[in-house]
Amino acid sequence: MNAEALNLPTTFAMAPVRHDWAREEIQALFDLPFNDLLFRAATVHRQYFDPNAVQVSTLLSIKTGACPEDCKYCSQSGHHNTELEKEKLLEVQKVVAEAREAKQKGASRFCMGAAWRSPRAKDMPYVLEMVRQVKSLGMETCMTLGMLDQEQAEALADAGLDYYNHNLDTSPEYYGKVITTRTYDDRLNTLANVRDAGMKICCGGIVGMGEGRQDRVGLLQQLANLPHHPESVPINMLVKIEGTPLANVDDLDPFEFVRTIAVARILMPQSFVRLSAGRQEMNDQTQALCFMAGANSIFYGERLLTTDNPEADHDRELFRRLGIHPLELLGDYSDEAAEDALQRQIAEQEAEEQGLFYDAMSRRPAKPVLDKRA
Ligand code: SAM
Ligand code: DTB
Ligand code: SF4
Repeated sequence: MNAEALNLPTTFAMAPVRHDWAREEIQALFDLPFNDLLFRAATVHRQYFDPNAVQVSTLLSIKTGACPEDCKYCSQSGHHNTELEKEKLLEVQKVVAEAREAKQKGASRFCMGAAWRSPRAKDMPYVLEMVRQVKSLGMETCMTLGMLDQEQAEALADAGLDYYNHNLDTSPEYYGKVITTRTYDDRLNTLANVRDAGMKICCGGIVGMGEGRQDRVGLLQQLANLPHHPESVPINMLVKIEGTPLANVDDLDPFEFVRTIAVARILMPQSFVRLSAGRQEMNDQTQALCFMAGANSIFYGERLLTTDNPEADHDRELFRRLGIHPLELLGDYSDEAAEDALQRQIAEQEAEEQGLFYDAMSRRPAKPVLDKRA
């Protein structure tokens, strides 16, 4: 299928939000010349979003390791020997202290992850209290705790959880090569429970696990054809972990990663597409291409769950070099967000008058640093 045969928007028509994407259409997008694909993705991005605003979340592992699932990519699976330090469920106060620090550093959403197949009944009161207290800091909350039944999803929604992260990870065809202890349908059931409980969904996958392009097509087709697009779509580049079965898989071409982001942007024009795990191993230029291709969300802070993420200082500098600013809070936080936005405008003006620039992540005026690599 050539580009014209694709039922795609022109530069000026608003990209439609569709849920009936055919495999061939998605494949044809992946097959476009790189520049054509990026142009289309950037055009769609600008129709729905400020292309220079990026949503910023910080992650914390609230329960680490000894997971009964056998996900081949994961440092936390009890099936692999990864020499990871295991940790019990963290105390609520410790989690809240970490969230407060993340907020001070500029994160607007706090994501808490647990290495569980699903939460046990005795864990629920603790995680619900974490949601309530983190939310009361004026942050958006996200959790990823494994499979949820309807009752658990409703309890989390009642506590005020904004987002639930539950990834499909790859295509239905490749899934069994990566995980054998649960099925694709298990994942889809939890997503339906989360949606029915009224929470927003964060759902994406991992690339670079030895899958073929057809599996990246299959993953994005599943995501885009859900009854509602996930509000947040994390695209993770595999972080290779010593001791896991995927430790020595071949590297994925970074341009193929950028293409995956671009196609996700075109298929799900209203969703936040997150340039997720793998940034530590990526150069700044690749990340800039991802933002160009429509990525508008990142994890910020030195740690993901069990692996390293770029230093906060490095990300602040990257944002400055690219003229990107962190997105202000949306939704239920309108008063606080409006106040934040006003303060930012005043601070930006003051910084400019002093010949400085306003570093919106640290919320301080700062001296522009000459970039030796430029
Ligand atoms: N146990 C829960 C679950 O699997 O839903 C939540 C935590 S799990 C670590 C969250 C997601 O992180 C996984 O679904 C996977 O997409 C991503 N992930 C885990 N290990 C990764 C790795 N080594 N590289 C890239 N992404 C990874
Ligand atoms: C997601 O899609 N990526 C995040 C978050 N959701 C929970 C996790 C990335 C984990 C990377 C490997 C690690 O740090 O253990
Ligand atoms: Fe467990 Fe989640 Fe890791 Fe799979 S990805 S082993 S479910 S922590």
